Amino acid sequence: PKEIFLKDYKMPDYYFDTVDLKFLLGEEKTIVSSRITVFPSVEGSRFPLVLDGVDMKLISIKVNSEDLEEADYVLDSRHLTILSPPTGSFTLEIVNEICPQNNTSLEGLYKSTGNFSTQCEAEGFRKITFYQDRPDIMAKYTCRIEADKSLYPVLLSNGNLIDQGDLEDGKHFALWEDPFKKPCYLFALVAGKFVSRDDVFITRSGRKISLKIWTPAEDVPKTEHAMYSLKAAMKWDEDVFGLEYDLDLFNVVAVPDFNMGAMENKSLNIFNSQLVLASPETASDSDYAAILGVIGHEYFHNWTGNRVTCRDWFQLSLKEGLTVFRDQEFSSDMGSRAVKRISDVSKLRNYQFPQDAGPMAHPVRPHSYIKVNGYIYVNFSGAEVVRMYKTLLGSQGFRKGMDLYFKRHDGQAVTCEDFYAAMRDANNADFANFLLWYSQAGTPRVKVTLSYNSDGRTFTLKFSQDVPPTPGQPNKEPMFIPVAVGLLDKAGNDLPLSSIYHDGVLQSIAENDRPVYHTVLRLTKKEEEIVFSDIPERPVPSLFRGYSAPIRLETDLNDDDLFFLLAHDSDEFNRWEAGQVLARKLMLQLVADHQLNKPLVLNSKFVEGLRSILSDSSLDKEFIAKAITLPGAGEIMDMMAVADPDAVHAVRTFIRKQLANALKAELLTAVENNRSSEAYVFNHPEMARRALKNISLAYLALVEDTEIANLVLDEYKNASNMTDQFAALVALDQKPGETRDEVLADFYTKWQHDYLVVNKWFALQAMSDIPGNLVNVQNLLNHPAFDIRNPNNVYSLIGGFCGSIVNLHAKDGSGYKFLGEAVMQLDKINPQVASGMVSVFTKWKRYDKHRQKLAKEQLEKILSVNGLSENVFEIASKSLA
Ligand code: DPP
Ligand code: ZN
Repeated sequence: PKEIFLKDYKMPDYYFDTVDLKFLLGEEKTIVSSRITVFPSVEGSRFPLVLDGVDMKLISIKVNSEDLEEADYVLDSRHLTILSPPTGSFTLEIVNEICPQNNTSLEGLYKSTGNFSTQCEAEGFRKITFYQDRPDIMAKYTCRIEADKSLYPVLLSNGNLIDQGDLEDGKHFALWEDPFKKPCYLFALVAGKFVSRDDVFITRSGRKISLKIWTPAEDVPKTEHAMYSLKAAMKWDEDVFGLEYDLDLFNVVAVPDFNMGAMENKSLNIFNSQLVLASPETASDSDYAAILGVIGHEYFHNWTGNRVTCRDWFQLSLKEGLTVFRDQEFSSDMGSRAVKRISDVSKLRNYQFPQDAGPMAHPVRPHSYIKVNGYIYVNFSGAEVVRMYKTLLGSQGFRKGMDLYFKRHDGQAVTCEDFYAAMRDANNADFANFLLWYSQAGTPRVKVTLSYNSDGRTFTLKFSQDVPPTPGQPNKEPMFIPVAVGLLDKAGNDLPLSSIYHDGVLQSIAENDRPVYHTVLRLTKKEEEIVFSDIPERPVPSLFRGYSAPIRLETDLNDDDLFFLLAHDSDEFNRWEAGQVLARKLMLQLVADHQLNKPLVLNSKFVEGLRSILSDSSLDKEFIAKAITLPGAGEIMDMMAVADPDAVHAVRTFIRKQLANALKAELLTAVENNRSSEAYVFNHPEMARRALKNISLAYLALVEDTEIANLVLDEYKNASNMTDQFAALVALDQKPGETRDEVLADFYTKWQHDYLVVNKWFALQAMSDIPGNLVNVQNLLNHPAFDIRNPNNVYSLIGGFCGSIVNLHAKDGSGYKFLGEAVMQLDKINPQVASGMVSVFTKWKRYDKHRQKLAKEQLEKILSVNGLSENVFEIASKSLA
């Protein structure tokens, strides 16, 4: 396998202007014909034309209508090279054969559950036909599909349907034309038995857009929420960014076998059905929220990704970071901004930071890769970088930058610098060394020390920063870090701020001669000092409000300061954060005690802090639910020199039990007061009630008390929606025994007809920390509802098992062995899914020597497999490096 470098990027020698595709979809094989108009990038040049193509049979090839002789081209397992094409522009006609029925990789064109569908991002188009499969080749497409009419009544592709009709032998055809230029990764085709939910969206300029969400007939009732989400997203993009949809038709198709969440193909989004189908009985609040976010995400790509696309895959964050940011903003505006921010920062801490501290660490724009792999798609940092522009420029400045970006680059394939330049130029902004966020890997660490001088009435913040070394980047430069900050007085109010000395230079931070209550500091150096003048008392600073930069923060705030912030900060995110800092400190201390066999004792101030949050009726209920949730085990392990899963698990369980007992009365009140009374509604206040009730229930289930045990069981039995029912099941699942077994069996019996609910059932059992649960997971692999070719099944059961820190890291090595074998089996079926699973091993060096040895053995075994995919090879080999 070959590593590909950003610095080696070269413009293509040839561009494509138009692409006419024809598909004859058959039961044995599919014949693909393409007719491409080609022109050289430099007039008069004569280079070989190299096309990508894998897993297919070439039938014929013509240049300017003449068949090519065998000596005119070279065909190997990855490329078709036309040795000396004519000078100037020419037409290329290729016919090839593929077999979507045997395509278990779910990349390219594949058939599953009786239907054909495609997934081309990143490099799936080369499994459909020979092409320059790179995003800077943008062309106008037509697509003609022919297939049996009774088996495949619905034939879809990108753009507008311009012709359709019946053919001989029970066949029919459809001809689609996409008026917009696009890279081939946005091509899509769907053929099969689908029925649509139809709706209409009127754009702000009065255009009527026909919206269709396609599913199997029986699932149509479950697409109401997806349709609501789509219309909300279309409206939001008009309101916030002035962006209107550009075609008259927008299709969404839900398929059950899909490698990722969804795909933003031009006007034909294809979704994992998990992210489309929902009803109150079968989907929980988190499913509803995910559907809203992902429907939004894919729709927003129409401008950020499709109209303006990436020059190459190193620029992935140009579209993903930006579009993740946009969907985060959309969900914030539709619900609670603070709660959404809290969830997003938790993801960053639990997934991105550990990755950035390990062997797969890479900058937002990687310098190299072997395969455009899932790990590059983890794009939470990219979204944080976009968010920092907004923090620095404000909403209006950010909007100006976006407007300029589209004005300059509509219809182009561009780079991260182009986005940066648009933001800068639209605002005449000084971004100093901001571009380092794209090129330096690793999570910056920022240290802050505080001092107050009562004589001079000054308050000083001393900042220092460093970025830890990452593979290939031993030495780092200081980053440009925006620090949103406010200073709290004794009463907890924000103090007025009018000027600062930044490294001795006086700067006014007042706006229109008025003091502000919140400002954004700009750090650019390894060490610097900010002095706030005219501060009447020692304040408590609220730093990095709203998490204004993706960094790890260390301060000398004491526990009293943190409790004070938890109680008073006007920035809701930082209230939560103060509680998390306290919880992390406490957990790390108890982990150390546990490792020394000391008795564990819970700090009573912490308990009282949570009690006051829990009883504060002025707070948002979902915020309370977040505030009384402990940091994840992954987050704590990420902070330890040697991650100790047993100790972290023991401590987290200990604290949860202690809290449950200490706060029993408040938790019971929270359950009593927040039961759903009426029919399920998806809105923030109702979700917040359910969130608070359900987290309280999860705590209560840890109390040894028959009455409470009965209460939890009743909640399960009386639940009228999946959110409440599943939450009660999760609560009951924590305690091994007869009740647990009975409810798990009952749940399956109730929901066996619904594969999406069955996945929840798989995941819940797989994640269980009951020691020895591996046997149960192995049995479930043979369950009739489990199919290893279905990615959702794998993510639920095998992925779920990796979520159990007890069983994955079992000292006898059984967990690692199970995972290693699963990876090897999956790699033969679906390399993308396999690489998702092997990623779990990337953290192996974080554990003790014994576990290191066990995990290393598995990685070595995986690497010794003949014919291992590049996807898995890249991750396994970099992990061992
Ligand atoms: N481009 C795809 C998405 O944004 C990749 N999963 O969802
Ligand atoms: Zn995306």
